[in-house]
Amino acid sequence: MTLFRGNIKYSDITAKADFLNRRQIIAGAAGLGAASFVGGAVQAQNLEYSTTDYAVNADITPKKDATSFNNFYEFGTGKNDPKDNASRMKIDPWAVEISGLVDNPGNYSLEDLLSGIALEERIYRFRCVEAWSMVVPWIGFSLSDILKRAGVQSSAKYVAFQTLNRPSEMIGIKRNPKFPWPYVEGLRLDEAMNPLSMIATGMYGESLPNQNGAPLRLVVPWKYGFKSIKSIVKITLTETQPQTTWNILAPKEYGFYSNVNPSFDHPRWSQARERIIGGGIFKRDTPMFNGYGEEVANLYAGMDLNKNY
Ligand SMILES: Nc1nc2c(c(=O)[nH]1)N[C@H]1C(S)=C(S)[C@@H](COP(=O)(O)O)O[C@H]1N2
Ligand SMILES: [Mo]
Repeated sequence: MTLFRGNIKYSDITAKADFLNRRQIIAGAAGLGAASFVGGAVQAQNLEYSTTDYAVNADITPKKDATSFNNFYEFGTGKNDPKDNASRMKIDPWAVEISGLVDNPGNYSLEDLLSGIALEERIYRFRCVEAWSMVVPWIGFSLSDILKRAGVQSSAKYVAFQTLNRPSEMIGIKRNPKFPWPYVEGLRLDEAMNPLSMIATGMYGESLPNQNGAPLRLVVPWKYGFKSIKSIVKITLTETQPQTTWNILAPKEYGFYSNVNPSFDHPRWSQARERIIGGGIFKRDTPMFNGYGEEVANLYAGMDLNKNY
């Protein structure tokens, strides 16, 4: 398989005992054959899940950096605000409405949505449009798994996503009522069906922390980080291109596609290099499509990539 780029498991680089201690192993729930990361607790029916390193030989970002330096404006615009404020978000119970051009629309509980879906660990590079990057060991599954189950109709061309909009638990929404809440994002259907497009329910061998988008968030590693929408409550299959939050806010700066592209600068800064979070002052060159061109460049054949799509 061409996507395979090594086999480093987060658990292999963490002391095994420490790794196991950080999980809550719930006895008596065996049978699914895969760990399920639901709500606040890790329910580990089976500790073995496959790991694939897609990070092009980059070092994994220390967990404390990936979980304390965040963008999640629903909890404030400062990098530490999400970690400080996101614990107020109630993630259990959680439901995801799947609607639009699908055969099986409905308001699915998280448990129903994830039941029977095998989780896997994937180590991806993550590049924010602000020119910083991380390498994160996510746990989750391909977005296509749940789209196929929803029964995408042939007229569907795009997938729209929406984040929870609950001001009482999200202080950033209260502080910034003029922002166009809820946060929304979208992908073209073929981008959404690409095997790299992932729904994450965990990271670093544990359930997703609230500040990273619990209980489920999108991860699209060849696009700028703002496409990877957090704490999803709604997925809609549409015929027309959906609106996306940063494009609404600043259309000249943030396009719908927003593929990582070192040769196409942001109007206010260069995208050629990136600061490595948790790596001191280290910078590195940003690769085209964040290093995932082999897997995704064909999606954009014939498109002018040096344009703010
Ligand atoms: N709902 C929502 N999703 C969001 C954001 C946000 O503000 N709200 N910020 C985005 C941006 S700009 C980035 S870089 C990533 C950050 O993900 P991380 O905090 O897990 O690194 O989340 C993205 N998803
Ligand atoms: Mo970002």
